[in-house]
Amino acid sequence: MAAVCILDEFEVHKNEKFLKIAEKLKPELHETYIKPKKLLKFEKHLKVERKPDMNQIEILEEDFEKLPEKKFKRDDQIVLDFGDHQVGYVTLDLSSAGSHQDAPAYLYLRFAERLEELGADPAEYDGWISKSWLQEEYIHVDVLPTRLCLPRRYAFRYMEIKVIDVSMKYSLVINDVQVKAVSAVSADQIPPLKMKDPLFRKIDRVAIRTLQNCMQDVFEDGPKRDRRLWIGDFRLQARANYLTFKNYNLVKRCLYLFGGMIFNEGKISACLFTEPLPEPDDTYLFDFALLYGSALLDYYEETGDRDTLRDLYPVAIRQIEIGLDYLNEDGVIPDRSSEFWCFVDWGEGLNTQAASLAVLIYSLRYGVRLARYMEDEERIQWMLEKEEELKKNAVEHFWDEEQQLFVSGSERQVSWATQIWMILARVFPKEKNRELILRTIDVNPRIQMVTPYMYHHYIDALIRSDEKERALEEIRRYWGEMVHDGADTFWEVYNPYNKYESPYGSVMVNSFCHAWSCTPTYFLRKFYENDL
Ligand code: RAM
Repeated sequence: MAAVCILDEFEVHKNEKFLKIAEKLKPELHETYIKPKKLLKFEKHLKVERKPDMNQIEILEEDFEKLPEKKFKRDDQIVLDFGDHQVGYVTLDLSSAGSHQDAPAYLYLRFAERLEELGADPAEYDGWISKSWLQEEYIHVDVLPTRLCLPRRYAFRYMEIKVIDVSMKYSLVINDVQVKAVSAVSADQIPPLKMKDPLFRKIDRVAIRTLQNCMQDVFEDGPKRDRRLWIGDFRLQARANYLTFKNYNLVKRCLYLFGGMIFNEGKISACLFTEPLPEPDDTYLFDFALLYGSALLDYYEETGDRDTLRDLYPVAIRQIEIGLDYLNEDGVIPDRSSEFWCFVDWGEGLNTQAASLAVLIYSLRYGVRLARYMEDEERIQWMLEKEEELKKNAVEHFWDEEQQLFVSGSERQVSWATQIWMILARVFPKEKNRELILRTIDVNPRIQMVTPYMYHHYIDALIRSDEKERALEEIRRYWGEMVHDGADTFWEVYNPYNKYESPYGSVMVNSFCHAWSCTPTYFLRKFYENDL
Protein backbone atom coordinates (compact mmCIF):
# COMPACT_ATOMS: atom_id res chain seq x y z
CA MET A 1 0.00 0.00 0.00
CA ALA A 2 1.36 3.40 -0.95
CA ALA A 3 1.90 5.49 2.18
CA VAL A 4 2.17 9.18 1.46
CA CYS A 5 0.92 12.28 3.16
CA ILE A 6 0.17 15.45 1.18
CA LEU A 7 -1.29 18.15 3.37
CA ASP A 8 -3.64 20.71 1.84
CA GLU A 9 -3.25 24.30 2.97
CA PHE A 10 0.13 23.54 4.35
CA GLU A 11 1.54 26.71 5.91
CA VAL A 12 5.08 26.84 7.18
CA HIS A 13 6.08 29.19 9.97
CA LYS A 14 9.81 29.64 10.13
CA ASN A 15 11.51 30.81 13.29
CA GLU A 16 14.53 32.67 11.95
CA LYS A 17 16.31 32.70 15.30
CA PHE A 18 16.09 28.91 15.57
CA LEU A 19 17.09 28.40 11.95
CA LYS A 20 20.13 30.63 12.44
CA ILE A 21 21.22 28.54 15.42
CA ALA A 22 20.78 25.40 13.31
CA GLU A 23 22.73 26.92 10.42
CA LYS A 24 25.67 27.78 12.67
CA LEU A 25 25.83 24.17 13.79
CA LYS A 26 26.14 22.84 10.26
CA PRO A 27 28.94 20.28 10.44
CA GLU A 28 32.07 20.27 8.38
CA LEU A 29 32.25 16.81 6.87
CA HIS A 30 35.25 14.53 7.36
CA GLU A 31 36.60 13.31 4.03
CA THR A 32 38.44 10.03 3.57
CA TYR A 33 39.72 8.71 0.25
CA ILE A 34 39.13 5.02 -0.24
CA LYS A 35 40.03 2.64 -3.06
CA PRO A 36 38.34 -0.63 -3.90
CA LYS A 37 39.78 -3.72 -2.28
CA LYS A 38 38.81 -6.36 -4.81
CA LEU A 39 37.49 -6.93 -8.29
CA LEU A 40 34.54 -9.24 -8.70
CA LYS A 41 33.20 -10.69 -11.86
CA PHE A 42 29.88 -12.42 -12.24
CA GLU A 43 30.15 -15.53 -14.34
CA LYS A 44 26.46 -15.66 -15.08
CA HIS A 45 24.49 -12.46 -15.11
CA LEU A 46 20.97 -13.20 -14.08
CA LYS A 47 17.74 -11.35 -14.50
CA VAL A 48 16.22 -11.72 -11.10
CA GLU A 49 13.24 -9.88 -9.77
CA ARG A 50 12.39 -9.58 -6.10
CA LYS A 51 14.44 -12.41 -4.69
CA PRO A 52 17.92 -12.50 -6.15
CA ASP A 53 19.39 -15.97 -6.08
CA MET A 54 23.07 -15.51 -5.35
CA ASN A 55 23.73 -19.25 -5.45
CA GLN A 56 23.45 -19.07 -9.19
CA ILE A 57 25.95 -16.26 -9.53
CA GLU A 58 29.50 -17.46 -9.58
CA ILE A 59 31.93 -14.82 -8.42
CA LEU A 60 35.54 -14.58 -9.48
CA GLU A 61 37.80 -12.47 -7.30
CA GLU A 62 40.96 -10.57 -8.21
CA ASP A 63 43.11 -7.85 -6.66
CA PHE A 64 42.12 -4.29 -7.44
CA GLU A 65 45.67 -3.63 -8.73
CA LYS A 66 44.85 -5.80 -11.74
CA LEU A 67 42.24 -3.33 -12.98
CA PRO A 68 44.46 -1.13 -15.24
CA GLU A 69 45.69 -4.24 -17.05
CA LYS A 70 42.22 -5.00 -18.37
CA LYS A 71 40.94 -3.84 -21.74
CA PHE A 72 37.19 -3.40 -21.80
CA LYS A 73 35.15 -3.98 -24.93
CA ARG A 74 31.40 -3.98 -25.67
CA ASP A 75 29.37 -5.69 -22.89
CA ASP A 76 32.38 -6.27 -20.62
CA GLN A 77 31.54 -5.85 -16.99
CA ILE A 78 33.34 -5.66 -13.66
CA VAL A 79 32.31 -5.13 -10.06
CA LEU A 80 34.52 -3.23 -7.61
CA ASP A 81 34.27 -4.17 -3.96
CA PHE A 82 35.19 -1.33 -1.60
CA GLY A 83 35.37 -3.68 1.39
CA ASP A 84 32.84 -1.85 3.56
CA HIS A 85 29.82 0.40 3.22
CA GLN A 86 30.75 3.87 1.92
CA VAL A 87 28.92 7.14 1.47
CA GLY A 88 30.57 9.53 -0.90
CA TYR A 89 31.64 10.82 -4.27
CA VAL A 90 33.26 8.59 -6.86
CA THR A 91 35.98 9.47 -9.35
CA LEU A 92 37.20 7.26 -12.20
CA ASP A 93 40.46 7.67 -14.13
CA LEU A 94 39.80 6.43 -17.63
CA SER A 95 41.88 6.08 -20.77
CA SER A 96 41.88 4.12 -24.02
CA ALA A 97 44.05 1.47 -25.63
CA GLY A 98 44.40 0.69 -29.33
CA SER A 99 43.68 3.18 -32.09
CA HIS A 100 42.56 6.73 -31.43
CA GLN A 101 39.14 6.92 -29.69
CA ASP A 102 36.81 7.14 -32.68
CA ALA A 103 33.49 6.92 -30.81
CA PRO A 104 32.28 7.84 -27.34
CA ALA A 105 32.68 5.30 -24.58
CA TYR A 106 29.23 4.49 -23.30
CA LEU A 107 29.11 3.24 -19.71
CA TYR A 108 26.56 1.88 -17.31
CA LEU A 109 27.39 2.35 -13.63
CA ARG A 110 25.53 0.91 -10.73
CA PHE A 111 26.03 1.13 -6.99
CA ALA A 112 24.84 -1.41 -4.45
CA GLU A 113 24.89 -1.56 -0.68
CA ARG A 114 24.65 -5.37 -0.81
CA LEU A 115 26.00 -7.68 -3.47
CA GLU A 116 22.56 -9.26 -3.80
CA GLU A 117 21.21 -6.00 -5.19
CA LEU A 118 23.30 -6.53 -8.31
CA GLY A 119 21.41 -9.73 -8.97
CA ALA A 120 18.18 -7.80 -9.48
CA ASP A 121 17.29 -5.97 -12.69
CA PRO A 122 16.32 -2.28 -12.16
CA ALA A 123 14.27 -2.35 -15.36
CA GLU A 124 11.87 -4.68 -13.58
CA TYR A 125 11.28 -2.24 -10.71
CA ASP A 126 7.59 -1.65 -10.11
CA GLY A 127 7.44 -0.28 -6.56
CA TRP A 128 5.39 2.76 -5.57
CA ILE A 129 8.23 5.07 -4.59
CA SER A 130 10.36 6.77 -7.19
CA LYS A 131 12.71 4.59 -9.21
CA SER A 132 15.06 7.57 -9.23
CA TRP A 133 16.38 6.19 -5.94
CA LEU A 134 17.97 3.29 -7.79
CA GLN A 135 21.65 4.09 -7.93
CA GLU A 136 22.46 3.71 -11.62
CA GLU A 137 23.87 5.94 -14.36
CA TYR A 138 24.27 5.86 -18.12
CA ILE A 139 27.23 7.98 -19.17
CA HIS A 140 28.84 8.93 -22.46
CA VAL A 141 32.54 9.78 -22.35
CA ASP A 142 33.49 11.69 -25.49
CA VAL A 143 37.16 12.26 -24.80
CA LEU A 144 39.70 9.89 -23.27
CA PRO A 145 41.81 10.05 -21.17
CA THR A 146 39.67 11.73 -18.57
CA ARG A 147 38.98 12.03 -14.91
CA LEU A 148 35.30 11.34 -14.50
CA CYS A 149 33.91 12.84 -11.27
CA LEU A 150 30.37 11.66 -10.63
CA PRO A 151 28.22 14.47 -9.29
CA ARG A 152 25.89 12.41 -7.09
CA ARG A 153 26.66 11.07 -3.64
CA TYR A 154 26.21 7.31 -3.47
CA ALA A 155 25.76 4.84 -0.63
CA PHE A 156 27.37 1.56 -1.54
CA ARG A 157 29.96 -1.11 -1.04
CA TYR A 158 29.85 -2.48 -4.59
CA MET A 159 30.18 -0.58 -7.84
CA GLU A 160 29.35 -2.24 -11.13
CA ILE A 161 30.87 -0.88 -14.33
CA LYS A 162 29.50 -2.16 -17.58
CA VAL A 163 30.80 -1.02 -20.94
CA ILE A 164 27.75 -0.69 -23.14
CA ASP A 165 30.02 0.13 -26.04
CA VAL A 166 33.36 1.48 -27.18
CA SER A 167 34.30 0.75 -30.83
CA MET A 168 36.04 -1.92 -32.84
CA LYS A 169 39.18 0.24 -32.87
CA TYR A 170 39.79 0.93 -29.19
CA SER A 171 39.20 -0.47 -25.67
CA LEU A 172 38.47 1.28 -22.42
CA VAL A 173 41.06 1.19 -19.67
CA ILE A 174 40.09 1.93 -16.07
CA ASN A 175 43.27 3.12 -14.42
CA ASP A 176 41.87 3.98 -11.03
CA VAL A 177 38.67 4.44 -9.07
CA GLN A 178 38.22 6.01 -5.68
CA VAL A 179 35.54 7.34 -3.40
CA LYS A 180 35.75 10.44 -1.26
CA ALA A 181 33.81 9.10 1.72
CA VAL A 182 32.03 11.73 3.80
CA SER A 183 30.52 11.84 7.27
CA ALA A 184 30.05 14.37 10.06
CA VAL A 185 32.06 12.08 12.33
CA SER A 186 35.08 9.84 12.39
CA ALA A 187 34.97 6.54 14.24
CA ASP A 188 38.66 6.67 15.34
CA GLN A 189 37.94 7.84 18.87
CA ILE A 190 35.36 5.25 19.81
CA PRO A 191 36.75 2.61 22.16
CA PRO A 192 35.92 -0.97 21.18
CA LEU A 193 33.03 -2.57 23.01
CA LYS A 194 34.28 -4.26 26.16
CA MET A 195 32.12 -7.36 25.77
CA LYS A 196 34.04 -10.49 24.78
CA ASP A 197 31.50 -12.24 22.59
CA PRO A 198 32.73 -11.73 18.99
CA LEU A 199 29.20 -11.55 17.62
CA PHE A 200 28.22 -8.67 19.93
CA ARG A 201 31.45 -6.91 19.05
CA LYS A 202 30.63 -7.30 15.40
CA ILE A 203 27.04 -6.13 15.92
CA ASP A 204 28.40 -3.07 17.71
CA ARG A 205 30.83 -2.28 14.88
CA VAL A 206 28.17 -2.64 12.21
CA ALA A 207 25.81 -0.44 14.22
CA ILE A 208 28.46 2.26 14.58
CA ARG A 209 29.22 2.14 10.86
CA THR A 210 25.50 2.51 10.18
CA LEU A 211 25.28 5.54 12.44
CA GLN A 212 28.45 7.11 11.06
CA ASN A 213 27.31 6.79 7.45
CA CYS A 214 23.93 8.32 8.29
CA MET A 215 25.52 11.29 10.12
CA GLN A 216 25.89 13.87 7.40
CA ASP A 217 24.60 17.43 7.22
CA VAL A 218 21.90 16.19 9.59
CA PHE A 219 21.08 12.76 10.98
CA GLU A 220 19.85 11.24 7.73
CA ASP A 221 17.56 8.24 7.83
CA GLY A 222 19.40 6.47 5.04
CA PRO A 223 22.20 7.78 2.80
CA LYS A 224 20.81 5.90 -0.20
CA ARG A 225 17.15 6.78 0.47
CA ASP A 226 15.42 9.06 1.75
CA ARG A 227 18.51 11.08 2.75
CA ARG A 228 16.50 13.29 5.11
CA LEU A 229 15.84 13.98 8.72
CA TRP A 230 12.96 11.99 10.20
CA ILE A 231 12.04 12.50 13.87
CA GLY A 232 11.53 8.81 14.56
CA ASP A 233 14.92 7.84 13.19
CA PHE A 234 16.67 10.88 14.67
CA ARG A 235 15.54 10.14 18.22
CA LEU A 236 17.14 6.70 18.09
CA GLN A 237 20.27 7.91 16.31
CA ALA A 238 20.78 10.58 18.95
CA ARG A 239 20.62 7.94 21.67
CA ALA A 240 23.23 5.80 19.92
CA ASN A 241 25.35 8.90 19.29
CA TYR A 242 25.49 9.75 23.02
CA LEU A 243 27.26 6.46 23.69
CA THR A 244 29.57 6.62 20.68
CA PHE A 245 30.39 9.77 18.71
CA LYS A 246 29.00 12.20 21.29
CA ASN A 247 28.37 14.79 18.59
CA TYR A 248 26.01 17.00 20.58
CA ASN A 249 26.02 19.82 18.04
CA LEU A 250 24.47 17.70 15.34
CA VAL A 251 21.66 16.69 17.71
CA LYS A 252 21.14 20.30 18.69
CA ARG A 253 21.08 21.36 15.03
CA CYS A 254 18.37 18.82 14.25
CA LEU A 255 16.27 19.76 17.28
CA TYR A 256 16.37 23.40 16.19
CA LEU A 257 15.56 22.54 12.58
CA PHE A 258 12.38 20.75 13.64
CA GLY A 259 11.52 23.45 16.16
CA GLY A 260 12.30 26.21 13.66
CA MET A 261 9.88 25.06 10.97
CA ILE A 262 6.50 24.36 12.38
CA PHE A 263 3.33 24.27 10.32
CA ASN A 264 -0.41 24.66 10.85
CA GLU A 265 -1.43 24.67 14.54
CA GLY A 266 2.19 24.46 15.65
CA LYS A 267 2.73 20.91 14.42
CA ILE A 268 6.19 19.72 13.60
CA SER A 269 6.77 17.89 10.42
CA ALA A 270 7.60 14.16 10.46
CA CYS A 271 10.64 14.87 8.31
CA LEU A 272 12.47 17.73 6.71
CA PHE A 273 14.87 18.62 3.93
CA THR A 274 17.94 20.82 4.15
CA GLU A 275 18.61 21.46 0.46
CA PRO A 276 18.51 23.90 -1.23
CA LEU A 277 17.15 25.53 1.93
CA PRO A 278 15.72 24.00 5.09
CA GLU A 279 12.10 23.07 4.40
CA PRO A 280 9.70 20.78 6.24
CA ASP A 281 7.94 18.02 4.35
CA ASP A 282 4.15 18.27 4.33
CA THR A 283 3.91 15.06 6.30
CA TYR A 284 2.51 14.83 9.81
CA LEU A 285 3.00 11.62 11.72
CA PHE A 286 1.21 11.59 15.05
CA ASP A 287 3.70 9.36 16.88
CA PHE A 288 6.81 11.01 15.45
CA ALA A 289 5.64 14.49 16.46
CA LEU A 290 4.99 13.28 20.01
CA LEU A 291 8.41 11.68 20.27
CA TYR A 292 10.13 15.03 19.72
CA GLY A 293 9.82 15.72 23.46
CA SER A 294 11.61 12.49 24.28
CA ALA A 295 14.49 13.47 21.98
CA LEU A 296 14.66 16.89 23.62
CA LEU A 297 14.70 15.39 27.10
CA ASP A 298 17.47 12.93 26.18
CA TYR A 299 19.51 15.81 24.79
CA TYR A 300 19.02 17.96 27.87
CA GLU A 301 19.91 15.13 30.23
CA GLU A 302 23.06 14.44 28.21
CA THR A 303 24.26 18.02 27.91
CA GLY A 304 22.54 20.15 30.56
CA ASP A 305 22.05 22.73 27.78
CA ARG A 306 19.34 24.88 29.38
CA ASP A 307 19.11 27.46 26.60
CA THR A 308 18.08 24.81 24.14
CA LEU A 309 15.63 23.32 26.61
CA ARG A 310 14.09 26.74 27.21
CA ASP A 311 13.81 27.50 23.49
CA LEU A 312 12.32 24.18 22.45
CA TYR A 313 10.22 23.18 25.44
CA PRO A 314 7.15 25.02 24.09
CA VAL A 315 7.46 23.18 20.79
CA ALA A 316 7.51 19.81 22.55
CA ILE A 317 4.57 20.68 24.79
CA ARG A 318 2.59 21.93 21.82
CA GLN A 319 2.90 18.49 20.19
CA ILE A 320 1.31 16.95 23.27
CA GLU A 321 -1.53 19.47 23.27
CA ILE A 322 -2.16 18.74 19.61
CA GLY A 323 -2.06 15.01 20.35
CA LEU A 324 -4.66 15.42 23.06
CA ASP A 325 -6.91 17.34 20.68
CA TYR A 326 -7.33 14.17 18.65
CA LEU A 327 -8.99 12.27 21.53
CA ASN A 328 -12.57 11.33 20.68
CA GLU A 329 -15.57 11.17 22.99
CA ASP A 330 -14.36 7.80 24.33
CA GLY A 331 -11.08 9.38 25.34
CA VAL A 332 -9.02 7.44 22.80
CA ILE A 333 -7.43 8.31 19.47
CA PRO A 334 -9.69 7.42 16.52
CA ASP A 335 -8.56 4.71 14.17
CA ARG A 336 -6.77 6.25 11.18
CA SER A 337 -4.80 3.16 10.20
CA SER A 338 -5.90 3.42 6.59
CA GLU A 339 -3.92 6.68 6.29
CA PHE A 340 -0.21 7.39 6.63
CA TRP A 341 -0.88 9.21 9.89
CA CYS A 342 0.72 7.29 12.75
CA PHE A 343 3.75 5.28 11.74
CA VAL A 344 4.60 2.73 14.50
CA ASP A 345 5.99 0.08 12.10
CA TRP A 346 5.81 -1.01 8.47
CA GLY A 347 3.99 -4.28 9.25
CA GLU A 348 1.47 -5.16 6.53
CA GLY A 349 -2.03 -4.54 7.85
CA LEU A 350 -0.87 -3.20 11.21
CA ASN A 351 -3.63 -1.39 13.08
CA THR A 352 -2.09 1.55 14.93
CA GLN A 353 -5.07 2.85 16.90
CA ALA A 354 -4.10 1.44 20.29
CA ALA A 355 -0.40 2.15 19.78
CA SER A 356 -1.16 5.79 18.95
CA LEU A 357 -2.81 6.22 22.34
CA ALA A 358 0.13 4.46 23.98
CA VAL A 359 2.61 6.84 22.32
CA LEU A 360 0.55 9.76 23.56
CA ILE A 361 0.72 8.40 27.12
CA TYR A 362 4.45 7.80 26.73
CA SER A 363 4.96 11.37 25.51
CA LEU A 364 3.05 12.72 28.51
CA ARG A 365 5.53 11.01 30.82
CA TYR A 366 8.39 12.67 28.96
CA GLY A 367 6.47 15.92 28.98
CA VAL A 368 6.22 15.74 32.77
CA ARG A 369 9.96 15.22 33.02
CA LEU A 370 10.61 18.19 30.75
CA ALA A 371 8.17 20.31 32.75
CA ARG A 372 9.97 19.34 35.98
CA TYR A 373 13.25 20.66 34.58
CA MET A 374 11.40 23.81 33.57
CA GLU A 375 9.72 24.04 36.98
CA ASP A 376 6.45 24.44 35.17
CA GLU A 377 4.20 23.32 38.05
CA GLU A 378 0.92 23.93 36.32
CA ARG A 379 1.80 21.76 33.36
CA ILE A 380 3.25 19.01 35.54
CA GLN A 381 -0.08 18.66 37.27
CA TRP A 382 -2.08 18.81 34.09
CA MET A 383 0.04 16.20 32.32
CA LEU A 384 0.11 13.83 35.30
CA GLU A 385 -3.67 13.91 35.41
CA LYS A 386 -3.95 13.33 31.69
CA GLU A 387 -1.50 10.45 31.87
CA GLU A 388 -3.59 8.67 34.50
CA GLU A 389 -6.82 9.32 32.68
CA LEU A 390 -5.48 7.97 29.39
CA LYS A 391 -4.04 4.88 31.04
CA LYS A 392 -7.51 4.08 32.31
CA ASN A 393 -8.99 4.67 28.87
CA ALA A 394 -6.37 2.41 27.31
CA VAL A 395 -7.30 -0.49 29.58
CA GLU A 396 -11.01 0.11 29.22
CA HIS A 397 -10.95 0.23 25.43
CA PHE A 398 -8.11 -1.97 24.36
CA TRP A 399 -7.43 -4.59 27.03
CA ASP A 400 -8.89 -7.97 26.20
CA GLU A 401 -9.37 -9.81 29.46
CA GLU A 402 -9.84 -13.17 27.82
CA GLN A 403 -6.70 -13.08 25.70
CA GLN A 404 -4.80 -11.08 28.33
CA LEU A 405 -3.50 -8.91 25.50
CA PHE A 406 -4.23 -5.48 24.07
CA VAL A 407 -6.28 -5.31 20.90
CA SER A 408 -6.49 -2.48 18.37
CA GLY A 409 -9.10 -1.10 15.98
CA SER A 410 -12.60 -2.33 15.32
CA GLU A 411 -11.12 -5.61 14.08
CA ARG A 412 -9.62 -6.05 17.58
CA GLN A 413 -6.27 -6.84 16.10
CA VAL A 414 -3.49 -8.29 18.25
CA SER A 415 -0.02 -7.20 17.19
CA TRP A 416 3.44 -7.12 18.69
CA ALA A 417 3.60 -3.36 18.25
CA THR A 418 0.47 -2.68 20.30
CA GLN A 419 1.71 -4.71 23.28
CA ILE A 420 5.14 -3.12 23.15
CA TRP A 421 3.90 0.45 23.09
CA MET A 422 1.45 -0.25 25.91
CA ILE A 423 4.37 -1.59 27.95
CA LEU A 424 6.50 1.45 27.15
CA ALA A 425 3.56 3.68 28.09
CA ARG A 426 3.54 1.87 31.47
CA VAL A 427 -0.18 1.40 31.35
CA PHE A 428 0.34 -1.47 33.80
CA PRO A 429 2.82 -1.75 36.65
CA LYS A 430 6.15 -3.41 35.97
CA GLU A 431 5.30 -6.97 36.98
CA LYS A 432 2.19 -7.04 34.85
CA ASN A 433 4.15 -5.56 31.96
CA ARG A 434 6.62 -8.41 32.34
CA GLU A 435 3.82 -10.94 32.13
CA LEU A 436 2.51 -9.14 29.09
CA ILE A 437 5.77 -9.21 27.16
CA LEU A 438 6.28 -12.89 28.02
CA ARG A 439 2.75 -13.70 26.90
CA THR A 440 3.34 -11.81 23.65
CA ILE A 441 6.45 -13.87 22.99
CA ASP A 442 4.49 -17.01 23.73
CA VAL A 443 1.49 -16.13 21.57
CA ASN A 444 3.66 -14.66 18.79
CA PRO A 445 0.93 -12.50 17.21
CA ARG A 446 0.51 -12.82 13.48
CA ILE A 447 1.19 -9.10 12.91
CA GLN A 448 4.96 -9.21 13.34
CA MET A 449 7.54 -6.48 13.82
CA VAL A 450 9.32 -5.80 10.56
CA THR A 451 11.63 -2.86 11.15
CA PRO A 452 14.63 -2.47 13.42
CA TYR A 453 12.78 0.64 14.63
CA MET A 454 10.06 -1.54 16.12
CA TYR A 455 12.61 -4.06 17.36
CA HIS A 456 14.35 -1.23 19.19
CA HIS A 457 11.17 -0.61 21.12
CA TYR A 458 10.77 -4.33 21.77
CA ILE A 459 14.27 -4.53 23.27
CA ASP A 460 13.53 -1.40 25.30
CA ALA A 461 10.29 -2.96 26.58
CA LEU A 462 12.14 -6.13 27.61
CA ILE A 463 14.81 -4.19 29.48
CA ARG A 464 12.21 -1.99 31.23
CA SER A 465 10.37 -5.18 32.26
CA ASP A 466 13.51 -6.60 33.90
CA GLU A 467 14.07 -9.10 31.11
CA LYS A 468 17.59 -7.94 30.41
CA GLU A 469 19.07 -11.32 29.55
CA ARG A 470 16.28 -12.08 27.14
CA ALA A 471 16.74 -8.64 25.56
CA LEU A 472 20.38 -9.49 24.92
CA GLU A 473 19.45 -12.78 23.33
CA GLU A 474 16.95 -10.98 21.11
CA ILE A 475 19.65 -8.54 20.00
CA ARG A 476 21.79 -11.55 19.12
CA ARG A 477 18.92 -13.23 17.31
CA TYR A 478 17.74 -10.22 15.29
CA TRP A 479 20.78 -8.06 14.56
CA GLY A 480 23.07 -11.09 14.71
CA GLU A 481 21.01 -12.74 12.01
CA MET A 482 21.43 -9.64 9.84
CA VAL A 483 25.18 -9.92 10.35
CA HIS A 484 24.98 -13.57 9.28
CA ASP A 485 23.07 -12.43 6.23
CA GLY A 486 26.03 -10.23 5.32
CA ALA A 487 25.15 -6.80 6.75
CA ASP A 488 28.03 -4.28 6.68
CA THR A 489 25.52 -1.74 7.94
CA PHE A 490 22.08 -2.51 9.36
CA TRP A 491 18.98 -2.41 7.23
CA GLU A 492 15.79 -0.42 7.08
CA VAL A 493 13.55 -3.46 7.02
CA TYR A 494 14.37 -6.90 8.31
CA ASN A 495 11.73 -9.47 8.97
CA PRO A 496 13.45 -12.75 9.87
CA TYR A 497 10.26 -14.52 8.75
CA ASN A 498 10.24 -12.84 5.34
CA LYS A 499 13.68 -11.63 4.40
CA TYR A 500 12.62 -9.97 1.16
CA GLU A 501 9.90 -7.86 2.71
CA SER A 502 9.58 -4.31 1.44
CA PRO A 503 7.05 -1.62 2.31
CA TYR A 504 7.65 -0.13 -1.12
CA GLY A 505 6.61 -2.98 -3.36
CA SER A 506 10.21 -3.90 -4.22
CA VAL A 507 13.22 -4.70 -2.12
CA MET A 508 15.38 -2.86 -4.69
CA VAL A 509 14.58 0.47 -3.04
CA ASN A 510 14.96 -0.71 0.54
CA SER A 511 17.78 1.06 2.30
CA PHE A 512 20.56 -1.14 3.67
CA CYS A 513 22.22 1.47 5.82
CA HIS A 514 19.38 2.81 7.84
CA ALA A 515 19.53 5.06 10.85
CA TRP A 516 16.88 3.49 13.03
CA SER A 517 18.67 0.17 12.97
CA CYS A 518 21.83 1.45 14.67
CA THR A 519 20.70 1.09 18.27
CA PRO A 520 22.35 -2.18 19.33
CA THR A 521 25.40 -0.03 20.07
CA TYR A 522 23.23 2.02 22.43
CA PHE A 523 21.84 -1.04 24.21
CA LEU A 524 25.14 -2.90 24.44
CA ARG A 525 27.10 0.08 25.69
CA LYS A 526 24.45 1.39 28.05
CA PHE A 527 23.11 -1.78 29.61
CA TYR A 528 25.61 -4.58 29.14
CA GLU A 529 29.26 -3.74 28.72
CA ASN A 530 29.67 -2.49 32.28
CA ASP A 531 28.16 -5.67 33.72
CA LEU A 532 31.42 -7.47 32.99
C1 RAM B 1 10.53 5.59 5.59
C2 RAM B 1 11.93 5.71 6.05
C3 RAM B 1 12.14 6.54 7.28
C4 RAM B 1 10.98 6.43 8.23
C5 RAM B 1 9.68 6.64 7.55
C6 RAM B 1 8.47 6.58 8.45
O1 RAM B 1 10.28 6.48 4.58
O2 RAM B 1 12.36 4.41 6.25
O3 RAM B 1 13.30 6.15 7.90
O4 RAM B 1 11.11 7.24 9.33
O5 RAM B 1 9.55 5.66 6.58
